[in-house]
Amino acid sequence: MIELNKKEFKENIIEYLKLFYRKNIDEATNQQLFHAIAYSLKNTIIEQWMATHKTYEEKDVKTVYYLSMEFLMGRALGNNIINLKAEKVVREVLDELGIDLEDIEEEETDPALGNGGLGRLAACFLDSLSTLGYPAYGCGIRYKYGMFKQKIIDGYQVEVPDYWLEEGYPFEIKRPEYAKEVKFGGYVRMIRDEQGRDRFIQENYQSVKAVPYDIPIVGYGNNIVNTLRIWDAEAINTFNLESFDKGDYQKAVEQENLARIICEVLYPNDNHYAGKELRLKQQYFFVSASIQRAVSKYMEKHNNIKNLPEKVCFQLNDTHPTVAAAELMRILLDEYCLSWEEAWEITNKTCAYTNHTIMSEALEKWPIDLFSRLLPRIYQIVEEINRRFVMDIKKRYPGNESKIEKMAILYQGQVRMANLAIVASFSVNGVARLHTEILKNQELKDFYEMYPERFNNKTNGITQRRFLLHGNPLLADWVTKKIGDQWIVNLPHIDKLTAFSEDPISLREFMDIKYHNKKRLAKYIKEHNQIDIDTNSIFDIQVKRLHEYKRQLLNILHVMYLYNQLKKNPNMEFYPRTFIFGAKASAGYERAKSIIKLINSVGAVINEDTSIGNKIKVVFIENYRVSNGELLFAAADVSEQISTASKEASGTGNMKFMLNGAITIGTMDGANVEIVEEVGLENAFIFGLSSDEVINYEKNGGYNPQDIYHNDLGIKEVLDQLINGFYTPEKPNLFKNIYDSLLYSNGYEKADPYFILKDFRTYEAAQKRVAEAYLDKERWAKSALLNTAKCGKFSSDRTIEEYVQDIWHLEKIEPK
Ligand code: 26Y
Repeated sequence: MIELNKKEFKENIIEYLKLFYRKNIDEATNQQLFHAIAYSLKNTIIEQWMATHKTYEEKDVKTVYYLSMEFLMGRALGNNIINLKAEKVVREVLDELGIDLEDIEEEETDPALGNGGLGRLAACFLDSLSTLGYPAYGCGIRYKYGMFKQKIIDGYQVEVPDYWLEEGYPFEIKRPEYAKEVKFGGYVRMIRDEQGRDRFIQENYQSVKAVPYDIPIVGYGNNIVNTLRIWDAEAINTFNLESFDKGDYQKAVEQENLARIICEVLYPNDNHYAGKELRLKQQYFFVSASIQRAVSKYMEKHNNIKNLPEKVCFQLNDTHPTVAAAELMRILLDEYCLSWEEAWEITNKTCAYTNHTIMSEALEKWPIDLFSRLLPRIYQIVEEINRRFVMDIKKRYPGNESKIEKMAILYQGQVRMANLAIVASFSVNGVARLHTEILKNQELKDFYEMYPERFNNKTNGITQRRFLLHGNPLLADWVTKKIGDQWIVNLPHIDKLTAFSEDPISLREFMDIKYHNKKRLAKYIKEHNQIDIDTNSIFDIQVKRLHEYKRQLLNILHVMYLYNQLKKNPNMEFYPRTFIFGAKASAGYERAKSIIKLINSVGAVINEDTSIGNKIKVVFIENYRVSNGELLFAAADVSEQISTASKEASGTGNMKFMLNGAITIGTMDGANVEIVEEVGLENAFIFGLSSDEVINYEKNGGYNPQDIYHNDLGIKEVLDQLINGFYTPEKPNLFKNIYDSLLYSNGYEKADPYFILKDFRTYEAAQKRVAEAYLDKERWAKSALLNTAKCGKFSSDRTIEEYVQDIWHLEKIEPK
């Protein structure tokens, strides 16, 4: 075991402060201290990192490459300290130096190279892979600007660039020795090589140099450190000052520009495809570099490329890296001169695809002209994959044109990336049981019929190390005191807490901890929102990306409804409630931005209205991200998971809340179904249409929300407040777009496409049950504790073990 040495650690901090900043401890800023501490920690990490890779080489291990456009890592310092099991030593040293660890952690900007669920899942997976001892690389892009920072100004979202590298990132290492060239554009020419073989080469292309930066992923207490490799683009130096040839000069300038823009910024779209050319460049850029490097690395140790699938697996995180399949084909065909059949067999045994959404607007479909212009050789290969696949379809379903229409990769001038991913992969998985069933029986029915053996489910999970051990230290210590610390690496052990669910003292302790966490959050809210909230009120929290299908609108309409009730009957039975929201809207998503403004406008009115005796507060947390997420999960009483059934593939926030003892109010959607299965219907508040009902309505052209509007006065009153200036007297029309979307169809959309009015009354009834349940403190405490106790299944450790068993087949490396 390579451990953090206390004496060295302390000396290093002092040394680095001098070396980097010419400062002594007492002169250094917290930011400088953060860097010095991070670098000192890196010393130990590096030792473990090198040892891990030596072991991997000696054992000639099989490796998974998790290809993802997004890794939403969150802060590394605290997490690394925890996973190195160095907390005690670090705290002792910092105490001696008069430094507060929490203050230093606050200095780190969240690396936010992801949008939401899909990117955070990738980060949890990396944590689990290292902790379980499986050889893995995360492969992604070193965006200069990550997910934008959200400011709320006058109730509106304003996006501020997130230049996360401004102060430098202490944990990364540049690895120029592994740089690769990536080519775009030009044309393809066939040549005959010396051996008389026909070969395809790309000419007159533009290229960039992909340069990797490695970030260590520390396993929990096991000495294993894997790598997150993110690629940056640099210009290939072709400037020839002697040459005044115009063509050369122009090309050199263009290549420089390409290198400058390609990794500039993360696209802040979540679940909405926009078809931007630069995004396709980003995709091919990091995929080509990652695959080239994986193949070179394999060939450094092996001589037969045909055995690649024995040592390498590429997991495609949604369709975003799907060009990987064609890029691997290109390398095998054009560089290793394999036959099509040989190359295809290898590719098909090496690629596996995870689907994260069934929302049709999220499907990537590139226009063929754009795709073929940017990636001419890749396009040729996709054409040939498609030609052969269409032949297979015809053989299997003679004369059945509709099968081709639904399944072909190239169709009506588009490259359908999901179809390519399925055809090229040996495994296709959904991310929760319900989601996978919907894929098999609806969205991807035809593919399932053709390749049933490829389809499998991998219900998502989260890492308990970040979301309990780090995010909720009080509860983590308490759990360890009660049942030991096995849960940290084996979450199902947490079920042992069930034994305390009838014990009044334990229940009191559990709720005391919740109360402390609520105070911690109240302090944060006071500082950031200048709002005083009642720490005895029910903390009801919905934090996630803003999307209509996630139905933040249902939540805020219900708040408006409650407020109307309270205004009419100020003395009605009402337990105080704090409704907390946090959500970023994609910059171009107008309706989502209106909903943010609505939440803030409603909050502004209600929070100031003393006539309701502070019984309702509405708080919008600015810039929701991983770091403040940790505070929110720990403090929640109620977890809002209210998506339109069938739309949320899994959800992972639901699991983070559950782990921290919040009770779910939710629909039977995504992983909520499995959460309820574990914790029991009596320990959750379930409401709303089922996914079958939603799908049925959709097949039959939707439903008529006008009936509800005209027959339900409570709902009508709330909706009318969207257009009568009740919350924004100076701009009474501000929310007309929302009002219209709920009541009228337009050219693109049906009226109320997410069934908000349809589910309103069952939601309202479920919220009533919440309020009633909270009055019975002991019953509530028991339910909350059982949520924590029954979340063993939702560790990403379990998810990763399933991927390893069914898809990746990796060997576990035991700690030394
Ligand atoms: C095409 C492009 C614009 C795009 C970019 C990001 C499309 C989708 C996404 C992100 C999708 C995403 O985050 N999906 C979420 O994945 C989680 C992890 O599997 C699920 O828990 C969650 O239900 C799903 O919405």
